[in-house]
Amino acid sequence: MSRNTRVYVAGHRGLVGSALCRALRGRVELVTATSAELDLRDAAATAAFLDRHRPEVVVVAAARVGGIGANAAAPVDFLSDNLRIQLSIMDAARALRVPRLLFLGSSCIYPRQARLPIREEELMTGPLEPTNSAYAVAKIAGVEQVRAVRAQHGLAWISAMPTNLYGPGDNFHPTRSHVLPALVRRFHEAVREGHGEVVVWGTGAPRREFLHSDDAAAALVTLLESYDDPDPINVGTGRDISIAGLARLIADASGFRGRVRFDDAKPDGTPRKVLDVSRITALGWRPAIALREGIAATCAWYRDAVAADLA
Ligand code: GFB
Repeated sequence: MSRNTRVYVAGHRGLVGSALCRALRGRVELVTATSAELDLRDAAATAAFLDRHRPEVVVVAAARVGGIGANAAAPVDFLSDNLRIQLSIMDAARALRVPRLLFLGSSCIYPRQARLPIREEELMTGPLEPTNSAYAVAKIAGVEQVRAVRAQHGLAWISAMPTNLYGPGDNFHPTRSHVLPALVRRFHEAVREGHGEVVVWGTGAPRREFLHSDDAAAALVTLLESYDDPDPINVGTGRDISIAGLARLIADASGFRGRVRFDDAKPDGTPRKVLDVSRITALGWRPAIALREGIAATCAWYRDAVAADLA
């Protein structure tokens, strides 16, 4: 990629898309459109947009995403919207023979009981986690579309499977967001309103891996520059932490001194999710932001956003 490579980042206002734009700004010619300007579920509008801009690289970072609560509440939205978005973009890009495309999946596409740490080969070796199977099936279809386009048209398209991401600009909704931003909000509200107790969903025992969005963006740049294979590639830290441990870190970072109560009436989801990252580390990429440091920065971002009435 060079300064005049035209790169379309679909989903440039999302967590990973915005981080990728920060990483690419000044290095390539960025093409973006807000959802008000272009509804990616509309195939004809998406095809017209791509035809007008003729990108040489497309990154599919646009998706309907959410945490375990959002996935359970609206599974058909997660299935239909994601299938539509990725089909519109990839069909349009295929018609124009866009030479390079990076599709973003998610670590939840792997089976619930995948062997740990999860290697890329575990894909489609067993049943999915029921709390996010609709989303996972849409993302698996995307991975298969990339493979099929490579096989049928010989284009150098690739898929990446990021682990649970977090960072500035995340969605901090109390019930629909992912666990990390949900807890950042809940602990800060407890401190602000003087509550002695914070409720954390589930048993606290599930284990998750968290990657800062700026680290994810650097990984995607590495992949765009040096990965060319039909198999998806994992993007993560290879290290996990229990939800109870995560809650402790966020409590510390937000200055909360009260009690944490686990509500086991809420779902735990996958018992443990941690990726094997040997393939991507062999390409020379490593995460640079430690979880404690990333949480402190996210908390600071959240406090500023609340002060500015943005979150
Ligand atoms: O981030 P999260 O919703 O995603 O985390 P998943 C869920 C885990 O955190 C469960 C616990 O064990 C929850 O019980 N948890 C505790 C909470 N408190 C909260 C809270 O306030 N909010 C949330 N959301 N969880 C998602 C998929 O699964 O992973 C998505 O549903 C996506 O589709 C994402 O793939 C990366 O890791 O369980």
